[in-house]
Amino acid sequence: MNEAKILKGYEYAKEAYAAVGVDADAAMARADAVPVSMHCWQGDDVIGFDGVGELTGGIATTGNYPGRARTPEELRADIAQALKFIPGSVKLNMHACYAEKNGENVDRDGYTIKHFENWVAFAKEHGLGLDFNPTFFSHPKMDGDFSLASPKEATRRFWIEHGKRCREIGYEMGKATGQPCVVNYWMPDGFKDTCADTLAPRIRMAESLDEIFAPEVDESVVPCAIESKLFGVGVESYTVASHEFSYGYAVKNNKLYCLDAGHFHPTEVISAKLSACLMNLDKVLLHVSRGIRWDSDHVITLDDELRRIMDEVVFNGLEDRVYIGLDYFDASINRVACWAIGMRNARKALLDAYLCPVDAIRKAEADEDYTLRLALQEERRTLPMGAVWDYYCMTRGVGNGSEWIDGMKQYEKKILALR
Ligand code: RNT
Ligand code: ZN
Repeated sequence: MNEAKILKGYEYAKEAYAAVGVDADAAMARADAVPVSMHCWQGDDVIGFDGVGELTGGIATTGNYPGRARTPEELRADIAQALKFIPGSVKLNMHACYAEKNGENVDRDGYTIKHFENWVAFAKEHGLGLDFNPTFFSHPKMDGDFSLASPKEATRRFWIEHGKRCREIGYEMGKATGQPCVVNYWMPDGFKDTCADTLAPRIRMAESLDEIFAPEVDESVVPCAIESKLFGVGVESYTVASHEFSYGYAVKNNKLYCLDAGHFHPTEVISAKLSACLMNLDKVLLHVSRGIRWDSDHVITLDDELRRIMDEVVFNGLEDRVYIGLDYFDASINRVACWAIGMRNARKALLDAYLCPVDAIRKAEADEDYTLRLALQEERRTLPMGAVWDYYCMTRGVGNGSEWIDGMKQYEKKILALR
């Protein structure tokens, strides 16, 4: 669509929003300001550069679309390509397995910021904040699916040291970028089948985490989160860091709790949990994902749950208490497009939340006029958000509809297809 048509559409949309008491220009500025963290692991099927070369820990990618990034250089080029089509404030979410060892004989218990200096330089070059994750999977020192809760002292020691190194690295990343670096602890530890002792592994897990978090560090620079999970592939019966475990640990120890959209029973949604968790916690981390029947990590679409998540953040004014990160991996379609589609959708949902005439809806609620509340909620669905989105993308230079899709197709032809 050409510029004149987009401007015309925006003129109409701006008036339509003004008529319901919403300032569309202000909504775009507010949507811009919310950082959304893009997960580096979408680009190479969560393989990384330092492990056993295959994915373990009960998570799985499916598909073998051509063009997977095989080196740090390829991964950075792909991320840079995706960024061309992504508006707003962006962070890059790294995993420890993306370390660049350059032939050095160092393992995950010995990593330092040095092994991520290319990533820090890349982040600075593109104006990105950084987040970080220890990698408790895809590594020979895993005890099956166990890491921090392993009954083997040597295994636990190794992974505790890894956990400590990652907090140190996160601190350096936070300082280098001038933005908090959220370090998220997700451990796959658990059993495939019914276990006889559910308590001892949890005690070991808590003790390991206590050790990791014992050193004094400025947590405003490096906030740390514990991510819960219901089950994994091959870890179906028992997960040590379950919801109750992780949430409780975070509350008790002043950590963040990470809510992943795919880590609950299929009828549970994290949008419904957010404000409740924040009754007991300062901050939470979101892993925005999309599970289809299970924790399948599909690319996020602009579906009801994504909208509800962003509505919850925005309507409740929780922007400073919720870190938003994406977490999905699809190997069956163009991986670079997956980033652009998901990141654009996250931003779209934020914009739509800021464009919502929430004051009027809340007034109806306060007046106990639930008919009006429902009527306004449904009217909101068809307000001309698409016209604002097109204008927003145009003014941010990230291409609308066909433009970004054409750009992506060209990259696929010129770069991805040759790998
Ligand atoms: C796994 C968790 C975890 C991972 C990443 C790669 O189920 O969601 O967050 O996806 O750490
Ligand atoms: Zn996750």
